[in-house]
Amino acid sequence: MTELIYLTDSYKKTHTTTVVSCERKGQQWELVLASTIFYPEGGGQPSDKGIVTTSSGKAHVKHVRLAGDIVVHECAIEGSIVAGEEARCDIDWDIRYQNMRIHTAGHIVHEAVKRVAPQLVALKGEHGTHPYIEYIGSVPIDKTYAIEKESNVIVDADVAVRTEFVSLEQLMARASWVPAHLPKNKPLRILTIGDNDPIPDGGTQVKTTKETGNITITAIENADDHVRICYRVESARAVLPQISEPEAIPAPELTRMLMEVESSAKEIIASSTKSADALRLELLGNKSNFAQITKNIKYVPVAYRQEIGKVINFVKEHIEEALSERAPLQDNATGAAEKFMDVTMPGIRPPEGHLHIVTQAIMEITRIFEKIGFTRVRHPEVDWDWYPFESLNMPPTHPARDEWETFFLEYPGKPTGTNPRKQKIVLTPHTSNGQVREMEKGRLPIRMINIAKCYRRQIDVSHTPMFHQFEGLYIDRNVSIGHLKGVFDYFVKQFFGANRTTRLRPFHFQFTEPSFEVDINCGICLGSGKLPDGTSCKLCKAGWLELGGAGMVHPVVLRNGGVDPDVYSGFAFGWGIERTSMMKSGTKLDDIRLLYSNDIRFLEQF
Ligand code: FA5
Repeated sequence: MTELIYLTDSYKKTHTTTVVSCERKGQQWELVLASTIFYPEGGGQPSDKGIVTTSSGKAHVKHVRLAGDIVVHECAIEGSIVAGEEARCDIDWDIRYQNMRIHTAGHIVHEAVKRVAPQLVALKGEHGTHPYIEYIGSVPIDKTYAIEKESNVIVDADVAVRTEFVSLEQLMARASWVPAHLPKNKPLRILTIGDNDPIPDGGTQVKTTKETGNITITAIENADDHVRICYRVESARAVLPQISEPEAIPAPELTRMLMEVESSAKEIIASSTKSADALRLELLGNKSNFAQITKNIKYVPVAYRQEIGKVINFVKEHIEEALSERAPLQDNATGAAEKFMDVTMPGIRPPEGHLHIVTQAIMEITRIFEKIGFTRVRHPEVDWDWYPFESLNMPPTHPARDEWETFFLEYPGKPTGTNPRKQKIVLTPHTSNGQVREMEKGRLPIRMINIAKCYRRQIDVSHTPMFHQFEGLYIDRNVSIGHLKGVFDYFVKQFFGANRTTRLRPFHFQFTEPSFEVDINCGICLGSGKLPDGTSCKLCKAGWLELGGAGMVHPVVLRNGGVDPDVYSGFAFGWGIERTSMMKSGTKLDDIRLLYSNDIRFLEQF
């Protein structure tokens, strides 16, 4: 049985003990010590890493696990380590301390959750790179801030984090929650934060709550009656997974392998009917045995690498020599010698296409918004009509719905029974269906750019039945019309040019309040409506061109997406890709339908 020092002293960074055993298991070594400060992975906390040194060798501990009541240190070994030796343990303190802070923060978040959502039943915690606490039940995402606030009240109070060994009876009597499986292979311990109820815990913890640093609730993820409260601690350094290095390869072993490659290559060259070029590729190309073996030079001890380099060159030269000495192949039918291709001859250039003007615009718009932290997302183009309509504050009988002349799809029966949100299926008439869908992901703040095909029963010079929209949605605390205007001005300067700007005209949409039509100043007369010669600008209506609709997200829509409108606000906009890109190219296209006419003479101009 290994003595678990970390259970009584989580701040101990070095420790001296005795080696119990050290055995090779496949690619790695397994080291067992009489006592250890290394934390074995468990209870949601990742294992420690570090070094164990003896007089004859050094173990690089990469992972630690509990096997029964024995702690196994999985490691790579330099030199040798044998049973009975004295061993000095040094844990990687940066990793350990971060794990301690994250683990204690998990307990703090749990205390906060108990206050904000007492109905939840705790299941488990994960305290690694993506920490969370999981419960049975659900929590509206608008509770994010309340949980975060309560957590940081506990952090700021700087209360003691105490641990105590207990018997099973004491644990059952005192703990506020007991996990489904209590560990059978280590002493039972409870942890108490301030005057909160004790909780079973076998991890390493910091001494007071302030040590965890400020806690942020990064997401509330509801799914199938389970909810994960995800969190992070201030300036926690991500623990990157370590790529385990293969064992060192002795130089003579690699030399032997190379010599074998050379002799088998010579045999193949002598007996094969393939061309010299094909054989060169097979024997020396990237996928050849020779190439694979030479890659291992980095695992040869440094002192031997130069020697091995010489062997590699020597083998390669011999294979090349054998290839060049080989007699040219005879064509079986004609008896003619092998033909060579002149690779210096200029080739025939195939006709080159380019991306469709709409695809080009989609890529450019995505890039522009990504620069300011928006993420391109995708939501269904065939959707329940609840998302493009009811969720957006447009009840079935509302006259505003007529504006979205929608294609409904027929399907046999009612696949989802009586769920009022899943009754009719539509080809989405606008990308605004993505608004509530994005909120339902339960991650705030939201900065999405949803680009998709839209469908309406419209076809004329300025309408196609299928077109594209790009929908922006920004939701956070304190988002104002100022942010909306700032983002629009940024976009038009990036997309249309530095001298362009926007103006907002009052408008009405059911799903935004206030709502606007957004205009951009004309690229020809720059908003004056007049040309330098005094005549009226022919492109625009009095200096401005219409870009599309926008507004501050309506509280009803926020609520439909599970976002609390008293805490969060946001803006949204949805503009047509075809019309926006036609405005940019200055094509003065008099018929939007040409874009989808498949006429190469038209399309190759852009
Ligand atoms: C909407 O679709 C709203 N969802 C926009 C919105 C989003 C407002 C978020 C507020 C907040 P509208 O029906 O005006 O709004 O369409 C927006 C743009 O889509 C139009 O300006 C136009 O550029 C483009 N568009 C609409 N119908 C067609 C069509 N049939 N063919 C080509 N482009 C179209």
